[in-house]
Amino acid sequence: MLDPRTLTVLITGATSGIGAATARRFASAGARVVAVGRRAERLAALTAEFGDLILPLEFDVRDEAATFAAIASLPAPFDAYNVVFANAGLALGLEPTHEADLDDWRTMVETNITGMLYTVRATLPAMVARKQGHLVFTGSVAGDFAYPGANVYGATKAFVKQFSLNVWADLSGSGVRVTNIEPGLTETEFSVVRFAGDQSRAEKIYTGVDAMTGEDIAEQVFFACTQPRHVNINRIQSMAAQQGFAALTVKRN
Ligand code: NDP
Ligand code: 8X3
Repeated sequence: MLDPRTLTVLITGATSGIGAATARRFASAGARVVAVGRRAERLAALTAEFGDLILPLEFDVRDEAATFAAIASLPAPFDAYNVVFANAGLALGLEPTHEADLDDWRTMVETNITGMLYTVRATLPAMVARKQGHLVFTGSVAGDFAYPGANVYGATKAFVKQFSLNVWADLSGSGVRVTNIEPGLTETEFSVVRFAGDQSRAEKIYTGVDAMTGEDIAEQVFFACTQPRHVNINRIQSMAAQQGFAALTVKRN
C-alpha cells in the first residue's frame, strides 16, 4: 500500500458530499489536499479543520481561464500534486427529454464534461512530466444504466466513463494511473441541487433506503489511490445494497 502521507490530492467539488468526504479521508491520513469549489466558506471550514494540510482553491470548473490560472498559481509543495480527483458535477431536473430545460442541459454538459476536461488538461501534463500521478473521475451508475429523466445527466456520465478508459489507453505505462469511480445512490446535496433547492423532494429520494454516504465513496477513492504503483484500478462501481436494476419496461396498448 502507498503511504498516504506521500500524496498531494487535488479534489474538485471538495465543498460538499463525495468530494468533501474524500478531502477529509485523505487529510485525516496525513495527505495534503488542494480543495476546489466555489463556496469559499466551506473551503475555509476544511482549512480550519486540518490546517496546513489543506490549500483552498476557489474557482468555477466551467471557467477555462480561471481553472488554468488557479492550477498555475499553486504554491509548493501543493504544486506537486500526484492525485487529481475530477469530481465536481451535478444533475439538474428529472423531466423527460421532450420537457427538460435546455439551460439545465447546458449547465450539466458544461460542468460534468467541459469543466471536467479543463481540470484534466490543466493538471495532467505536470503529472505526465513527473512520470507519477493518478487521475480519478466521478462517473456514475447512470453512465451504464438508463432510467427515466436521466437523459443528459446519464449521458454526461457515459462520457466520463469512456473518456476515463480512453485516457488510460493513452497513459498506461506512463506512471500516471486512471480510475473511474461509479457510485449509485449516495446521500449528499446531489438531490437538493437536482431539485433546485426543494429539500422535501430531495429527502424523499433517500426515505426508506439506507443510501451510501460520501464517506463510503471516499473510502473507494482512498483504496484506489493507495494501491501499490504497479496496480491500476480501472473502475469501481457500487450501489446501495437496497438498489438494483430496473427490469426492461414494456409499454402495452
Ligand atoms: P454535492 O452536490 O454534494 O457536491 C457537488 C460538488 O460539486 C460541490 O462541492 C460543488 O461545489 C461542486 N461543483 C458543482 N458545480 C461546480 C462548478 N461549476 N465549479 C466548481 N465546483 C462545482 O453532490 P455529490 O457529492 O453527490 O456529487 C459529486 C459527484 O458525484 C458529481 O459528479 C455527481 O454527479 C457524482 N455522483 C453522485 C451520486 C449521488 O448519488 N450523490 C452518484 C453518482 C455520481 P460548489 O457548489 O461549492 O462549487
Ligand atoms: C447519481 C446516481 O442514480 O441518481 O449519479 O443518477 S443517480
